[in-house]
Amino acid sequence: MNPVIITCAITGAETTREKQPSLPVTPEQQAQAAAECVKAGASIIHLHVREDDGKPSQRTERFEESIRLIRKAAPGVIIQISTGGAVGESIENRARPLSLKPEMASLNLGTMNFGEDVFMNHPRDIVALAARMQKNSVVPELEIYEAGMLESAFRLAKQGVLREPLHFQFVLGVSGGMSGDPRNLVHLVTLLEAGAAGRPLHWGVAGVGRFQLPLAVQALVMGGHVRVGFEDNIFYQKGVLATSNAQLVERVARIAGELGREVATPAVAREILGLSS
Ligand code: KMH
Ligand code: ZN
Repeated sequence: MNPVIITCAITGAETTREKQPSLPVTPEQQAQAAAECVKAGASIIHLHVREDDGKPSQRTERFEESIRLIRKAAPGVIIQISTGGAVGESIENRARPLSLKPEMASLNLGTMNFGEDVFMNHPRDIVALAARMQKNSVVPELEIYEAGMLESAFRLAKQGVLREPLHFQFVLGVSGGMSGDPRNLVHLVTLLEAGAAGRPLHWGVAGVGRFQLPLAVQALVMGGHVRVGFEDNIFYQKGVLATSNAQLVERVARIAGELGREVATPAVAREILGLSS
């Protein structure tokens, strides 16, 4: 058996309630969404937070409140905070919530065009964030948008900046990074296996927009993990908005069952990822 870990990226920094009226933005809404997602099969919540006016935020207090309510509504779920934040956010602000010592945090492995913006990840800042995560016992999930970033991650592991086992998330379909063409995922997994040279590691895929469902199914078939959620995609099918994050999780869990992949509970996900708590 190779259980699948389903992550739900419930809010993100770019999605708006104008585009997706069911987007959870308050801590209460995020707690409810997280509970529904866990019930549907998610074991990790990838978390961004917002200010009262809906603007993306990296304030520690906002994360603290959302984490408190999520833990109450969905006990046991793995919370992975974002250190990517919104495009243009300072690296100091992006690092702030690490002081809360979440179990996991995202770590973005390179600078790239991101739609019409530039998502800055200076090599010096990547190393500083990784060091801060190690200091706070936070396990990084490595966000990979193109193949060079994967190779950077292996280089940083060799230098001791990243500790093994490495946890990769391939985020495919951002305009400026690799698209969600199925050959891209095959290429990345091929490079990953070569770079791993037999050492244990884990990978999942987050398909952006229309790539979410096909890449999720491809990952299920290839033995990887899956991320869905309104951060990456607001639609259930072409032209039809999803009614909730949980609806997207439910579909992946159902397909996983059809394909013979057991859905990991948070406890099983912790075991797979080697998380201690
Ligand atoms: N909002 C994107 C620019 C992460 O969470 O680490 C970056 C992002 C990645 O969402
Ligand atoms: Zn994110």
